[in-house]
Parts: sequence; C-alpha cells; structure tokens
Amino acid sequence: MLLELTSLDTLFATVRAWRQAGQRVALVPTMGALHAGHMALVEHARTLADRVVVSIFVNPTQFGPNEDFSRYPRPLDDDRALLTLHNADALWLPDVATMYPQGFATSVHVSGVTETLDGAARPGHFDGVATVVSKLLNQVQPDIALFGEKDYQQLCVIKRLVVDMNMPVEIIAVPTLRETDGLALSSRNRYLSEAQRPVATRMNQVLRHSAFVMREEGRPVAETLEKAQRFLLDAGFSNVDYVALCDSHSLAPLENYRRDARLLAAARLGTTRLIDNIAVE
Ligand code: PAJ
Repeated sequence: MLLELTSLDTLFATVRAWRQAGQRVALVPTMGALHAGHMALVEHARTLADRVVVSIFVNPTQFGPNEDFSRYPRPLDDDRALLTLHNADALWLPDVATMYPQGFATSVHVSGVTETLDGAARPGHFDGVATVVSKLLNQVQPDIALFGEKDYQQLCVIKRLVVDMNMPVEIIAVPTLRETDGLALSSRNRYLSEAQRPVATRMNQVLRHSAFVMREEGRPVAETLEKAQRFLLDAGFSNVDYVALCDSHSLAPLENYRRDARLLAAARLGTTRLIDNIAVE
C-alpha cells in the first residue's frame, strides 16, 4: 500500500519507525508527471533499499520567469497509480507552504559545475534545484537517493553538493531510459505535437553520430559540435542552446576528444526545451 504523506510530522514519524526497525531507506525526488524513466529509479531503489520514498513537488524556484512552471503537467491520480504498481512505500507530497513557509530566506548555491550548459542557459535554475534537494534530503534523511543521468548536469551538481556539505547519503546514478527510437523519456515529451515527435528523436541520433565520428574517425571536436548544431537546426529544432563535449565530472568544456568525456545537448522544439546526453564511449 502506498502511504501518502503531506506533513513533515508524519514523514518524520514514518521514516523514524523504519529506521528503528533497521530498514534502509531510499529517496527518489521527482516533480511528478511520472513515466517509465522515473519508474526505472524506483525499481533500482527497490533493489538497494527496504523502503522507497518518492517525492513529488513541482519546485517553483527552479523555473525561470518565462518557463513552464504553471503549465507543468500535474496528473496526480496517474502518478499515485504508477507508484502503487511499482511498489513504492510512500509518496512525500509537500505543498509550497510546507516547503517554503513564510520567511524562508535560504538558498544553496553550488559553483563551478553550475556555470556552463543549463546553468548558463537557465540562470538560477541550479540554485533552485540544490536548495530543494537539500531540503528533501534533510526531510527524508534517506540512506540513498537516486537521480537519472537524463539530467546529467543536475546529477553532477547533487554529487558535488552532498560531498561539500558532508550529507550522510549515497547518490546513485541511473542510466537514461529511452523510447525504442532513442528519445529520452521526459515529462516534457507530452508537450510535443505529432509532427514534432520525429524531430525530437533526432537529438539522440545527432549525439550518437557526433560521438561516433570523433571516436572512430578522429574528427576534430569543434567542427563536430558545430555540425551537430547545424544538424539539429536542419532537422527542425528552432534553437540550440548548446552541443558540448565536457569533462564527465566537472563539466568543463573539452577542446580535445577524451574517452571518458560526456556529450550534452539542449535545444528548443517550438516552445518545448529538450535535453539529452551520452557517454562518448
Ligand atoms: P524530474 O524531472 O521529475 O525528474 C526526477 C528524476 O527522474 C531525475 O533524477 C531525473 O533525472 C530522472 N529521470 C527523468 N527522466 C528519466 C529517464 N528517461 N531515464 C532515467 N531517469 C530519468 O529532476 C527533477 O525532477 C527535479 O529537478 C528534482 C530533482 C526533483 C528537484 O526538483
């Protein structure tokens, strides 16, 4: 049975009882509109912990003024059904007043790894993420917390955060779950029209092709990234925020190919912003 927790007191009492019984607790933080990608995190959590808590909170502070906060999908009944199907133990469902009570005045800023890519394209976004994830980790106090490689920069930010702040939690990375045509599952895919859907899939194809030509043909990095941008625009993306080859930990941009690098992209398709990333080898 899925426990639905909406107050901090019931959350604390529930987790305390589990811990006293010697159970290992996992947290999967989400913003809801759950899909099989989120469920891959829940399933993986099940294999590593006795209890799985999934949080759903559409965090206003990580959306920019012109982003999709108000229209972000909130299909809560479907989310509950999916969590029940996948045997999550508890749904932590705080409201905005619980998360950010009157007088709330703290922000968590991780520097370095937030300065490029989405950090540059979405000012303030990772402060919102680092702050809310700090709060979720403090609230639930899990032994482990799981994050998808789909949001690769976010994963790097969270890893940095818990090391720097000595948070007693292990961060587990879960590979990106994709549709059969390669499109990374995302809550934002439901914004795509029928005509945009085949365009969206090109992002992963372009990343894989770019990795291939750098790895197998020794093509120069700058030329490959430039071509990738052009491919995306030609395919029908309206705007490309970045296609970048980066150090897989610091996310510093790389001028030369390295086997352990990460290739990341973000582009807009109409009003929908899509991101994806792959390991180059
Ligand atoms: P959200 O976009 O709902 O994603 C929740 C988690 O699911 C993230 O760790 C994300 O990387 C992972 N995820 C999404 N799609 C995935 C896929 N196709 N394969 C594997 N994992 C996938 O990320 C957030 O919410 C928020 O920023 C949050 C961390 C909850 C803070 O508000």
